[in-house]
Amino acid sequence: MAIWDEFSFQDGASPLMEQLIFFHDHTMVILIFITMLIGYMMFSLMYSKYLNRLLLEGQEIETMWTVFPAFILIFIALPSLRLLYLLDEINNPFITLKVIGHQWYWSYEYSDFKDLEFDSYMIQINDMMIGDFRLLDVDNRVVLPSKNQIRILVSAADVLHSWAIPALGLKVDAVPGRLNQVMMYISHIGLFIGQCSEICGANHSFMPIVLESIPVYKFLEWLKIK
Ligand SMILES: *[C@@H]1O[C@H](CO)[C@@H](O)[C@H](O)[C@H]1NC(C)=O
Ligand SMILES: [Cu+2]
Repeated sequence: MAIWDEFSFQDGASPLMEQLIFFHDHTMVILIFITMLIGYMMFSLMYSKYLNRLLLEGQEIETMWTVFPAFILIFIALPSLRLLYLLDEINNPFITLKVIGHQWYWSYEYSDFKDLEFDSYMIQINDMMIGDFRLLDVDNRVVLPSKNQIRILVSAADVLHSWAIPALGLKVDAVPGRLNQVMMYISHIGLFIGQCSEICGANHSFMPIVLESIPVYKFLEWLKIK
């Protein structure tokens, strides 16, 4: 969950989010290097006493400032493509969770089990208990086993929504009439919070997502009482 004073990403709680953070940091190093180089060039040009009115072209330097940036781009493009394909990887799922966006709540179906489905509404401010997160807690949390491959199917019943959990590197559009699929692997135990990420109407800001990641044996116990 994002907390105050947080500057960068939330800690990654899935292998894919960790890779996304690595890629971000890698790209930032290149970006800072370029910014410093260009900054140095601009200032040294500004304070330079020399000028050449007759200079119109320089074949050598033009070749260099074309080839050199193209070469740098390769070092961003290749890791980016690797990540793109990793994100789309589909593994053998342990269970499947169907997520459906509604105006304005999420509903969840555990399609592997009989009659296991529920709606998940935000807890209104008047009904909050001590320790609840304002505008972020829900009445029924999604419960999933940690350290397992989970298939998520996302759709919507009315308008566009988007199911997003930053710590897991997930953001999937919920489109009426379409099932979007992603794989998820939660490497930690804990509570992961997200929000609807596609403007979907008046109460768009009030349909949070709360995911509870627990060990498999606890998950099996939860299934029994559900
Ligand atoms: C949005 O939610 C609030 C609180 O539940 C409700 O009072 C209001 O009617 C909702 N808005 C719409 C347009 O349904
Ligand atoms: Cu929304």
